[in-house]
Amino acid sequence: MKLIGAHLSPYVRKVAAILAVKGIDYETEVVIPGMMPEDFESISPLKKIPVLIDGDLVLPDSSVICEYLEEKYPSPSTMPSSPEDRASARFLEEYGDTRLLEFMSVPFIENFINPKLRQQEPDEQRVRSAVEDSLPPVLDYLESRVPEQGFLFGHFCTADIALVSPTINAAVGGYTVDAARWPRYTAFIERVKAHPPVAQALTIENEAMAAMLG
Ligand SMILES: N[C@@H](CCC(=O)N[C@@H](CS)C(=O)NCC(=O)O)C(=O)O
Repeated sequence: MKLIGAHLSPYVRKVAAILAVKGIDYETEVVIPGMMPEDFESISPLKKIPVLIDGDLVLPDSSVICEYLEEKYPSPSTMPSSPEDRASARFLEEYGDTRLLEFMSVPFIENFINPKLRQQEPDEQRVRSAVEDSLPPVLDYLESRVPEQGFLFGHFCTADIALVSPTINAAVGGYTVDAARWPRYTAFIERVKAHPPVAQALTIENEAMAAMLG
């Protein structure tokens, strides 16, 4: 099995965490947004990472990949068991992949990607607006949804990492969630990151990034 993408992508990280939880061996091929191979569209029609290759199967989109992994390798499961919880888990995963990531990616892009990789000045007003105006209602919502202990649906699920992965990018850009204002969500983030297979995937990511950045 091969996972194609860039280590700092929150979507690639979500898939890497699920592969680690399920104990699936895989190799990685680095493809960086903005520097994609000419023919990348032939394996990713939307020209996005990640892409999973499993034998003859070529599968783009992190949510589709995670569902495929769950169906093909059901144990340990990364979805809740009841239809109601599964539906809620899919929504929370979507929320993490879209609304949460939209705003968490602003400090990452402005404070890390732009100055470090594009030699561009950060747009500080854009960061302030994301952090002060856009993120608080999102974090209020998550504070009301995450549990005080354990994971969203008992055992670790894809939705758990989807609600945490974008915060790792924000932290690279210098923004961390205020523990005094959102204590439950902050503790949840730390719990998910410390879950042993997730911690293992994060260590691999950090080592790969350290090697790439020198
Ligand atoms: N819905 C997709 C989103 C993937 C996505 O947006 N990936 C970003 C990198 S984090 C990308 O490839 N962007 C390239 C571009 O938009 O040109 C998924 O879950 O995999």
